[in-house]
Amino acid sequence: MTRIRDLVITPVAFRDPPLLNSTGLHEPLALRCVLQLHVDDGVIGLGECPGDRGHLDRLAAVREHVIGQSVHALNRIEEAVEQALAGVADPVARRATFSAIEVACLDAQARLAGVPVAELLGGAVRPAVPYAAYLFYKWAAHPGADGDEWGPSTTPGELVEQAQRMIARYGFRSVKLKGGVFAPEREIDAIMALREALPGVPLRLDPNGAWTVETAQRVAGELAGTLEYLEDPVLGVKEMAAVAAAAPMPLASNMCTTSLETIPPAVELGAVQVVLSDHHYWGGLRRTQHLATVCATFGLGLSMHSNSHLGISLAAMTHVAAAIPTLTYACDTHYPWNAGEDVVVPGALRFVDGAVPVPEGPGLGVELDHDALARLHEAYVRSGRQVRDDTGYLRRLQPDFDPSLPRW
Ligand code: GKR
Ligand code: MG
Repeated sequence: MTRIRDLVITPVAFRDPPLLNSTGLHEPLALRCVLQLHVDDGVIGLGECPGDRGHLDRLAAVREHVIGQSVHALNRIEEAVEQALAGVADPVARRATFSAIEVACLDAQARLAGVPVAELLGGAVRPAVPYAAYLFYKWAAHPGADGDEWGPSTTPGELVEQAQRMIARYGFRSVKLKGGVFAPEREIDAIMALREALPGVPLRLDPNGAWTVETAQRVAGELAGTLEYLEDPVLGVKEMAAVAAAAPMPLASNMCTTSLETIPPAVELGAVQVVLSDHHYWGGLRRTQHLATVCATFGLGLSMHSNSHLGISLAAMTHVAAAIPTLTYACDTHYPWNAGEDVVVPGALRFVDGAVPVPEGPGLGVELDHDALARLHEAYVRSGRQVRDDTGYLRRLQPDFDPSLPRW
């Protein structure tokens, strides 16, 4: 039996541009947490998850229950995590804790076996995983800081320029716009400009629940023929169903369908046609495969959601997406916004024609850059930050910003 000997939990912070969304503005630093799971024979499995205080506290609470377990005993480890977090009411929060540990266990298992993680998941069905360019309305700079290389994007022309630069640099073949920032008419103009500039490229728009049902039905009608899917136009399963009944395109979601428990009502009401998976929240890489089976059973499409993340997560997303035959939409990733900062040694992860080739080395195929980890941990400590707070940040800069949704 190969036992888990230690679990080292390291919060980190990395530079993030001033990206806008329906709840506010990205802060100058994004928070993540890096896991190093030490097992027998000196093997270390890597994991990554959001770096908010709640995640860190839950990981700290389960740590002693994970140490001593067999690294192959994922069912027992999950049970131990569930028991240790019995006082945490939110099942998604409990599962997020297990997700990070599961990835680190799978990385260690695959390193011990000398195979890529995708092989443990049944084998890659594609050599590379396509990702979408993830466009954001953004400011030129964080207040008081130098501008970033992307410049401002608040007009359709600037968004087209952002898309063209991303495509030129990474080769993306699908494009997603984070909406819910400006009035819908302005975002329709942006989608129309992207449609004209990028003929044939699948487009998506995600206003994160910023619209009323009536607005969403009208906008969906006006965007007929332009989007491969419209993501979370409204909040609530009944509201999504009302929009879906009228919309000419499929509706996708990472806000209405957030766990297996949320699938039956969404199917019954016809609220969601494409589920955005996210192994960080759905219970890990194997649960993401289970989700794929459920989606196929009910005729739902499957895509992948992202938050600001580093290379360990990108590697895990790539391995699991490669091992799911029905994950045929290009996945979301924030990775190009990271200004080159990462905790993994450069080289293993790269974009070729908009897709990340599945790393070939054993495990996730990425190695920790210990100097970079120390640097980004130091940035975390210096920041004094505990949570992601897009709303609080924008309100400090624009006190009249009202985060209530729906807004239009
Ligand atoms: O990073 O601003 C952002 C996104 O809006 C993120 O928070 C969302 O979770 O990308 C995500 C989404 O698809 O809803
Ligand atoms: Mg979304």
